[in-house]
Amino acid sequence: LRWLTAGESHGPALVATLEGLPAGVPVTTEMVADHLARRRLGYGRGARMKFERDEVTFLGGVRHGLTLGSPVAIMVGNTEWPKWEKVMAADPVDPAELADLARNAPLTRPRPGHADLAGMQKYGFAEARPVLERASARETAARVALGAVARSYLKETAGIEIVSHVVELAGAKAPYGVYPKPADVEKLDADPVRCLDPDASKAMVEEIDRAHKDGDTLGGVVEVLAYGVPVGLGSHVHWDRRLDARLAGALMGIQAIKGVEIGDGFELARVPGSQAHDEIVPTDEGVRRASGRSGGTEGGLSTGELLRVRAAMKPIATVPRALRTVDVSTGEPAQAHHQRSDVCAVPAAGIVAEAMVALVLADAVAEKFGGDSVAETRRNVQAYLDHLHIR
Ligand code: EPS
Repeated sequence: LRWLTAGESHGPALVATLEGLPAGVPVTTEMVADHLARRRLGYGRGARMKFERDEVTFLGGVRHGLTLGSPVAIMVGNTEWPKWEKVMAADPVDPAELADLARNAPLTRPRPGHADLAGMQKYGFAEARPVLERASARETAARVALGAVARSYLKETAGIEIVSHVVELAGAKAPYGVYPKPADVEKLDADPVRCLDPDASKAMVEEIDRAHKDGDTLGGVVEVLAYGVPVGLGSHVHWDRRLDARLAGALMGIQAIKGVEIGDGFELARVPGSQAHDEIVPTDEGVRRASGRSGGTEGGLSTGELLRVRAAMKPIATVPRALRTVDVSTGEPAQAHHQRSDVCAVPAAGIVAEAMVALVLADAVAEKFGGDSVAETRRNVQAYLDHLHIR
């Protein structure tokens, strides 16, 4: 599979394309809109989440609710666009028209933790607008749109289902080792921080309230679980074919993610081998693992057990109680620019992480099983599983 997104945070729209899916994957506008709506949920998000809508339009690759095998193209309209029509116009605008626009004021006080400063230095911009427009996590709406298509493909061809939850938010932690199932998704989405444990959820909400009062922002940890992943996605034979490496790269590629763990991750470095691995046992269902510490990958291959990955998000870089910076127009010390901001976007990051895991798994399924129609891919998956010589 190949996929790309384009579009700026306050441009007319985000666009995304996905190439390489077979024909016959069920996809509807409503399905994509539902996932985009899930991404907007979450306690601690800013004003823009309330007044902006994500307007979904399929521009190609889908007919009457099914993919055609041609590239899928999706547009997610920014309903904020009318306010930015001049500031973000593609064509040249008369400077006199821009001069009176407060929105167009040059952003010369780069925010620590954002792409602002390094982006200005690298691309030769005198202010941060041209950098932050694309660095913004608004772009994740396009990935979630593609993820919605990828997860339908995974469910139809291999029966794979993806769930995520928030396991840490600032200091508040969900009990370790509790894994929500696909049937829990409705309950998770109804929780303000997408955490199943009511006490932990309450503590997380309190953390967000406190940070909001203090003019601060918060990060946290999300966990993504993929149910039904067959053994043998990815490969041990080369570094860039390893499933765990591909998952780590995809998750690290989400704005503000600073750490990724597969399974018990860093904790495995702190225990002896006898407590780190998942013993192989015969069961009525065939050869299985006695535990899930490895997160469902060994040697870069999926093992057929529950796939489990975690991503750590740093606090939002637009801190209301602004941090120290330099005004690049004067070289003098200053406070970083700040307009409105989310206090915390960790629940949304979980939805984005689901999309990234879906895209990586869809790529690995397409690579292993091929097929130009969903029926063909499904036959290939079934034949492979039916003929596994060790079961
Ligand atoms: C973002 C800043 C905020 C968020 C935005 C991401 O936008 P604004 O500065 O316009 O208020 O609302 O997130 C989204 C619009 C979104 O859809 O997720 C940032 O700087 O990354």
